[in-house]
Amino acid sequence: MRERKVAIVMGSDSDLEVISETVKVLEEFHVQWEIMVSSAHRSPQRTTLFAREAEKKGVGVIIAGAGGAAHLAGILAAETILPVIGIPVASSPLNGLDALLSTVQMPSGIPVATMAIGKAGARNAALMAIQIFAMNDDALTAQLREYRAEMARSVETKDRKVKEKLFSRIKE
Ligand code: RP5
Repeated sequence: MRERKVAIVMGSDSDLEVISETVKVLEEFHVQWEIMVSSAHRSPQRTTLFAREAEKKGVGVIIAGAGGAAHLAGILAAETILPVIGIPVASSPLNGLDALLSTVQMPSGIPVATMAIGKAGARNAALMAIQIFAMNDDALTAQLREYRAEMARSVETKDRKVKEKLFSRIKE
């Protein structure tokens, strides 16, 4: 069941460095994606039209990344019943706190699943979308389990390396 794709919408091309992290994870899991620049404020009609038509174009989850007074995820969520995941981007003098609050504080009835600010949030947005798709996809579920197992192994490797480094210093 891989026919559905993730649509990524970013408020500006200046969000690309952060949003590239989302793309990397989706590629790693071989999940189909598409991307567009569209702004809640600068191109509201383009943004709402996209959200209204996304479901019939085969989109299963929308990921929206924006900074500043970030209304992109909320506007998209208002126009579709697809799950919308928001990434607050730190692109203003307030370092993303403005985008976090704008994205997370949705009124009752129109949810946006809001991730952490920046690159961690961008990666987690992809993983959240993948987890949603995995509910109906055993192969994707297996990939997610292996991803988690690999992460756990990497923590053990770091643990071993830190101890080796410290013990070798103590012996010096
Ligand atoms: C937001 O304003 C965008 O998502 C971006 O994070 C920020 C700045 O946009 P630019 O002025 O760089 O186009 O809408």
